Amino acid sequence: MYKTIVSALALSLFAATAFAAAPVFEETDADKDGAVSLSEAAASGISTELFDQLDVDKNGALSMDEYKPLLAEE
Ligand SMILES: [Ca+2]
Ligand SMILES: [Ca+2]
Repeated sequence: MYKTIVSALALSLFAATAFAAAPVFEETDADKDGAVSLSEAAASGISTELFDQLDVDKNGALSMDEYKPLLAEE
C-alpha cells in the first residue's frame, strides 16, 4: 500500500518535472519558423515519445497549438 503511494507520487513528480522543464514555444522554436521540429524539441529536453504524443497531425513538427499542452500542465 505504502509502496504504491510512493511510486504514484514519484511518477507524478517525474511528470511535473518533465512538463515544467518545457520552455515557452518561442524559445523552443530555435529557428523561428513557427513550428518545433524533433531536434528543437530534443534540445529542450522533450522526449521523442512526448513529441509523438503532441504531434497530433503527425507532420513531424509541433505547431503552437500542439505545443500548448506542455505549458498548460505545469
Ligand atoms: Ca523551428
Ligand atoms: Ca504537427
